[in-house]
Amino acid sequence: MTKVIKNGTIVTHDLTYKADVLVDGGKIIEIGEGLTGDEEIDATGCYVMPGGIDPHTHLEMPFMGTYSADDFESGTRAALAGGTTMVVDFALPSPGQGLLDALKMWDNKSTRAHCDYSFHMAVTWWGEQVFDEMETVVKERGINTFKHFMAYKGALMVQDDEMYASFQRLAELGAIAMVHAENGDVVADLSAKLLAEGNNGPEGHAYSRPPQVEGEATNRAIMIADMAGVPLYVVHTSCEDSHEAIRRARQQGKRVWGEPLIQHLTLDESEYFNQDWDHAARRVMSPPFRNKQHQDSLWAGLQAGSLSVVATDHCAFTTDQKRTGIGDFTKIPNGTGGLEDRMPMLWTHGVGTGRLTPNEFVAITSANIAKILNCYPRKGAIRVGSDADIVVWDPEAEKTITAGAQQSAIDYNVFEGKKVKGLPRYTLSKGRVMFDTGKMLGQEGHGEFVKRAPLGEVNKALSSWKQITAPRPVERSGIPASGV
Ligand code: DUC
Ligand code: ZN
Ligand code: ZN
Ligand code: ZN
Repeated sequence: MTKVIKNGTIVTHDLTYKADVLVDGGKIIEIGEGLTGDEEIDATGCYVMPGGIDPHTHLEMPFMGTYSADDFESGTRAALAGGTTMVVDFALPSPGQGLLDALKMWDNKSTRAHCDYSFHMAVTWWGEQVFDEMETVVKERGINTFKHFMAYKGALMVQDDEMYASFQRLAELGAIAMVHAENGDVVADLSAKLLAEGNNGPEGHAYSRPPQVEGEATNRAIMIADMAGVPLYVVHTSCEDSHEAIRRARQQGKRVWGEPLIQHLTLDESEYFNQDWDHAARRVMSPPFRNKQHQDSLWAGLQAGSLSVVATDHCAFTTDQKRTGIGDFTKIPNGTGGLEDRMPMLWTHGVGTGRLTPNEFVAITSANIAKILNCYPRKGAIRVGSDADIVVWDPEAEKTITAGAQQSAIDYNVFEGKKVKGLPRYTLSKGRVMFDTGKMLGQEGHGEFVKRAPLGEVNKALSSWKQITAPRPVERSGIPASGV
């Protein structure tokens, strides 16, 4: 059964042109004028774009004593309703747990996904087992990205020596290092002081994580990556301090990418101050929302190309889950949602304001991500042979975001009341219509794991340093105790 998307304007990261798209067996099989198929999808007045890729989600993640509320079922439903056709989630070993063992858990969680997905691997501790299993993860499991938490002291945080050893190993394997860049020692100290002074409300969370903790960690991670000779991807870049480090590194020819979140681009720190407890706590995430100057810096980075992609870090918790932190902000589960709203919010505040062209929109929501993660042009492209992950985008459609109408399992939305203009009319996952003019269709289990090969020689960073052979690690005695 072929399907043809007719009368639309194709928009990719580099081209804009009128043509029909013919789809069969989950792939794009022809692009041209006057095509016919067994079924017709009318894209009159719409852009036909590669489906979005969200490179940063936490679905059903065990975290801070609970589990994030959206799983692969509701999370990928939310994704498709917002024009996103692939998510990349973090497989997170508890400290001491093997990488392959953790991956089995993520394999089990993801069986209900409506759209395609991939995993990044988190490195939450360091030892011989991690060193050895990394090779299998890269070569057999097709995962080429490994995230390191520089914060969450006493839980997920890794030390500099562990990070440096891990980065060298990744360089050897042709993989990419990722960091959650916040100085976890300073955060822990500031948090303790704030609590001791009686600042236990959600605004304390923002005070405990100023931009400097992010700027310092980003600089440190870049320098360590440079010495290890590994490319570096900095997740949730939220402020000028971190952006500045990334911008400078890129200008020096280092292979470093920054990933702002739609939340940081469109919501600011006023969400924490003089607000009711629930309002502020629902917006507690790390890093926290920043002031307007930092937002301007992120937008400028996307325009100039010093920042490469926009993600969500979708990690949703219900109000009840958030309330476990009443009386102690350090116990509020960190995270916000955004999967359904990323593309409409970015279109509205990016393309709608003239900051971004539609092609740039495709680049930062899809194509750049696919290229960095090494699944382009299977994903991120409208090309013959590419997966038919397509969003038919209506630039005139409008709605007001409200939790009552969302796919996510939680009881609120951090974008509640925001008007957006620019919405998916149809979202197709591998040729199947999953979302049709406001109606969610979906199909549980339709999503498949996307393997991503290592990048090889060309990507061994552009460091001026001679590569050092990664040493086999000696078992450390100080492996952090488990318990997230
Ligand atoms: N930050 C969050 O807000 N939630 C999940 C993990 C993270 O780093
Ligand atoms: Zn993070
Ligand atoms: Zn409120
Ligand atoms: Zn995250």
